[in-house]
Amino acid sequence: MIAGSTRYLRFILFAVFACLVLYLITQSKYNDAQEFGTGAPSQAGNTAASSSNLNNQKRPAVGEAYNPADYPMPLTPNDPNWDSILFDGRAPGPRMNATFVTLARNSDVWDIAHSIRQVEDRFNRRYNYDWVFLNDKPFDATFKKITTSLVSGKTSYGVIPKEQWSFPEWIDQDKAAKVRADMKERKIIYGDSVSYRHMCRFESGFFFRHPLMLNYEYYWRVEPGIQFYCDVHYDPFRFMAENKKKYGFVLSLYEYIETIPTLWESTKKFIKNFPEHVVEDNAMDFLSDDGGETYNKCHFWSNFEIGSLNWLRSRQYLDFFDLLDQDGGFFYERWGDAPVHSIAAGLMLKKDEIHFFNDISYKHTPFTHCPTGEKLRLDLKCSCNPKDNFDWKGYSCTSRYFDIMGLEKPEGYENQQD
Ligand SMILES: Nc1nc2c(ncn2[C@@H]2O[C@H](COP(=O)(O)OP(=O)(O)OP(=O)(O)O)[C@@H](O)[C@H]2O)c(=O)[nH]1
Ligand SMILES: [Mg+2]
Repeated sequence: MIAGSTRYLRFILFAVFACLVLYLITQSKYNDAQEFGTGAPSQAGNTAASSSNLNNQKRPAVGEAYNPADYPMPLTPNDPNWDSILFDGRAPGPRMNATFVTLARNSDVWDIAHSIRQVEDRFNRRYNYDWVFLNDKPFDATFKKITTSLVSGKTSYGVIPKEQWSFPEWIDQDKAAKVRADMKERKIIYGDSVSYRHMCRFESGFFFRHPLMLNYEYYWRVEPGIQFYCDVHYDPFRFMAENKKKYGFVLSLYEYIETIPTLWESTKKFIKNFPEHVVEDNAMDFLSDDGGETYNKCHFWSNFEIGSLNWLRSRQYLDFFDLLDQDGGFFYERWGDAPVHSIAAGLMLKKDEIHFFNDISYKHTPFTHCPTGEKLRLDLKCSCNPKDNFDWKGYSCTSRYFDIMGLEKPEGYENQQD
């Protein structure tokens, strides 16, 4: 009797022990997955999962930590599961805290409809990111109806506060008017426009802190009337997050000096006043050929940008914008947001935080970025004419970007130099 109950007790103890071991094993697996942030490289471990497994996977909530290896994201046609993302309805994997953003007038509705349709067909119908629309006047019902019908994510519509679209009180209006008259005489593009100047100042200093943008970490800027010629296969937002990129571009070129004669003087003042904001290993050599003495006019074309909103909202960037705004060049000259963003990126980001998206084809009249490399164009189902690619032509700064990054230029670039 006693022997029987001892055996019974031993069995129960063994069962409890086995349960405890099992519990510990499952818990430690769960914790491993939780400890990974969004910073680990994305290409790791994308070997096994089949496309249907990928699509049945529960995705992490936006902002929730995940292990990139659990959600393989093929970046090139050579990576496994490339085709699954292309053909299946929704791309598997996590979504970043990101949005498209467009500044537009009501009259831009059909041009932006065209842009959205292309972004959706080539990318967003599989990812369903949100889209924020901003305007200095309220959007009308037609604009909202058409754009909401085209965007696969959530849309929202914001009006810009008056003080972000008007002359600051320290600007001498007579002086600004004389500048516009003079620029009109000299036929400088948009030289006589007041609204263009408000637009450039808003895109330089305010879009990223509009209340509708505050909850997002990354943005992709889209303008009316642009073209996308290739499939965007992977998630560029996720690429930015996992590879710690803060600014992405596709086209770069030289700025018209008539629009920014004193921008570099103000930049030098910023460097002097805020030396702590200028980072080591920056991309100054993209901006200057003499170590910062003069500006070579190179800039990333900001009508396409994929970037970090937290960077634009940082003290460093805001100190730069405030200094420029006080100096008044948005109104006394015609400073564009492209050189402003580019100079900021060149001074305040490490050069490897800036990314060139060769695989995203794009046209904003008159310049086209058509990916260099025939295999890539075929894999991405591109419809652009490689002869139109601006990257390696004399007026582009992309070659310089490759040089300062120590990157090898893509095969075939020599054939596209003129
Ligand atoms: N709400 C609003 N948006 C504007 C205004 N002016 C320009 N925009 C938007 O600001 C962005 C840049 O303006 P664009 O006119 O495209 O300037 P650009 O790209 O330098 O010049 P082009 O495209 O060659 O005309 C676009 O998304 C426009 O829709 C304006 O007065 N009000
Ligand atoms: Mg434009």
